[in-house]
Parts: sequence; structure tokens; C-alpha cells
Amino acid sequence: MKRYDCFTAIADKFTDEIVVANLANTATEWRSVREHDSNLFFVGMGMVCPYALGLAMALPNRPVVAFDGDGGILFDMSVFGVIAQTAPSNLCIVILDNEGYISTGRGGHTASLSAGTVDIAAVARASGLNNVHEVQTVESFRDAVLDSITSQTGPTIIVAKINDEQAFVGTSLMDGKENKYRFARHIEQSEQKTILKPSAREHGEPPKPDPVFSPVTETDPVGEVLFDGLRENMVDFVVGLPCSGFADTIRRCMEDQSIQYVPVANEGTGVGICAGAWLGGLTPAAIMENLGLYASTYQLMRGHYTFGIPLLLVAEYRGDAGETEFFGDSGDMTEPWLQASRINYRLIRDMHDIKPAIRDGLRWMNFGLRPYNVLMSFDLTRPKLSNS
Ligand SMILES: Cc1ncc(C[n+]2csc(CCOP(=O)(O)OP(=O)(O)O)c2C)c(N)n1
Repeated sequence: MKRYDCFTAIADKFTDEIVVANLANTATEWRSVREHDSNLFFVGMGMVCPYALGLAMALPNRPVVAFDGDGGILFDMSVFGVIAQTAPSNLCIVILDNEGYISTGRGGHTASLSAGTVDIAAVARASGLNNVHEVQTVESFRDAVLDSITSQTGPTIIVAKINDEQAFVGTSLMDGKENKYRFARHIEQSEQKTILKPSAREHGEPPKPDPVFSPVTETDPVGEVLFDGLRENMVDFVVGLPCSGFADTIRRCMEDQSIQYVPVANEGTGVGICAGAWLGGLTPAAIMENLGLYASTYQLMRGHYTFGIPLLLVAEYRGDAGETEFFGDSGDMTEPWLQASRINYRLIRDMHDIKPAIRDGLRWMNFGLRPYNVLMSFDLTRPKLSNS
């Protein structure tokens, strides 16, 4: 079974479904059969499923289809568990499994783990996904995809065993940023949402009022202040991987009805989910240690930076002055990392600065269209002894 034949069999049945397409020939082949602004193309390895998940959660009434590769899903299989736990019924994940990194060449040297011992469908099932199909023919591929889109009884996982043939149908002249703009404008129009907010105000117009913040007093627990700062700044979607300095904030996000909280097993997965959530019109934030920033370097560079997607990153400054555990040296590269990554940031040492920093970061991102980091000093996030 050829991937291009699979795509040809379903393309004219697609109307306004959102599609997140893997890089290389998956993207070019799909574009050649279905040119539409609801396609996001050339999404990096390990990021297709997180992006699709974020979009599916942001737009629960709209079918979202991911066309990933075996190389793509093998890069980050923990996303299966996150999909199982969040369980969006509108999500259809298609893994086009050619058992290799075929865009880079053919042969033993480009075989993937699915050519050997790893059974992707079995991993999906073992991750808690029930609606998993393995298809070997174009007809069964077509039926499985179309049934998932129309029935909306997902999340559905379709592992399509394809051969290594590629159709060379020409590439796109559109870069990631143009793709993002067209995609976001399409979502805005079709969903009546505002995603891109390029200008906070017209020239000469008085500034827009600040969000109203509840008062902060010296005795407030910092985790509560951070949580209030997210909520009062209208953040409505949070991913996190536990960090003891943010335990209270994460607990509050899990309890609060106005915030969708998604626990992840890898911060890189989390920032990918946030990218999808933002493209679907939500205001996401990712909460992590600075070690999590390092873990998501690839997804931030290959995703947010390439497409021009903002994200509020809230990170604890491990290894900052005041560190009391064993991470002294992990702070050395935090600010150089942020600078090299072109991530604007504000270092927060005073609790009263948390809410304005979130407000200003969110405003900056309307123009910057890149992530912004509220970097919380270790001294601030950790409980103090009464005499310190
Ligand atoms: C992080 C990363 N490592 C390596 C590459 C180089 N690369 C480009 S396409 C590709 C193969 C992807 O494999 P798969 O998702 O199975 O798609 P296929 O090429 O088989 O269609 C690789 C490894 C990359 N783009 N990103």
C-alpha cells in the first residue's frame, strides 16, 4: 500500500477537517491532493500528535486528523498516554508506518524500530487507547479514517502499514510562518475566534485597561499568587510536569474549572500540545523547571520558532542563587539558553511582580509571536524558614 494512494482515496471526502501533517513527503503528498488552509504542514518529528491533540482539545467540535510517521511517533510515544488520558473524541491519529525514516533514504540504515521489535499499535493499546486499528489496504484505510471523522468516537489510532514508495509531487513555497498565518486566519473565520492580536491598540488610542488583579500580600503562598496570576490574566490551558516549587500552582490548575490542565511526561510533549492549543484559540501556559526548558529545546525551536507561535513558559530557576539542593550548576546556562533561543523573559524575585510579568509577557507575545518566559527565582518558589 502506497501512502499517496491512501491520501488520494480520502482527499475528496475531506471538507473542513483540520489536518496536522508530518514533515517531508507526507506533507507534500497530502498538499498535492488537498490544498486547504486547515492543513498545518511539515510539523517536526514527535510534534505532529502533540499539535493535533492541542487542537482537538481547543476545538472539540471539529475533527482533527494527524498524519504522522513511524519515525515521528517513535520520537515521543508518551503522547499516546496523554491522548488516552485526555481522550478527545474528535481526534484521529493516523500513523503512516513504512518502518523507516524513508524521507532520508531507503535501506537497513534508515529502518525504524517498527521494522524490528516495536509494535506501534500494541504500544498505543498498552497506553490506554481502545480504538486502535491496523490497516493494510487502501480500502480499509479509507473506511477507518472516514469512519473516525464522521463518527467522532475517538480518540482513534489508525496504524497504516505502507510501503516505502514516495510520490514526488513538488514541494510548497510556503514557509512555516505563512502556513501558520493562513491556518490561524482560517480557524478565526470558521470558528469566530481571535487568535492573532497583532496590535494592542490603534495609534493615539488610550491604552486598554489592565486586567484586574486581586491584591497580593506578603503572607500569600507564592503558588497561589502564581495560580491567580494565570487565571486573572485569562490563561485557560496549562500543561505541566511536576516541579516541587510549583506543586501548589499545579494542584490549583487541576482543580480549577476555568483552566484545562494537561499533565505530561515530557515538557517537550507539553509545549507541542500548547502550540496546538494556541492555534485553536486558547491561551496556554507551560509550567516546568528550567530543566524542562532544556528538555523542550527542540520542540520550541523546531515548532514555536519555525512557525512563529507564542507560549507563556513559567519556569523555576533551579541553580539560581539560593538553591538549596544539588542543582547548583544547572542554572548556569538558563539565561544564556533563553537568549540563544531568542526567548524574551523576565526574572522574578519579588512575589508582587508575578502577575504583571504574566500580563506583560502575554501582551508582548501578541507582537513577538514567540515564547516568553516568566523565570521565577528559586528563593521565591521555595518555602522559607521563619527566620530566613
Ligand atoms: C529531530 C530530527 N531528527 C532527524 C531529522 C531528519 N529527518 C527528516 S525526515 C526524517 C524521517 C522521518 O521519518 P517518518 O516520520 O517515519 O517519515 P517518513 O520519512 O518515513 O515519511 C528524518 C529522520 C529531523 N527532521 N528531525
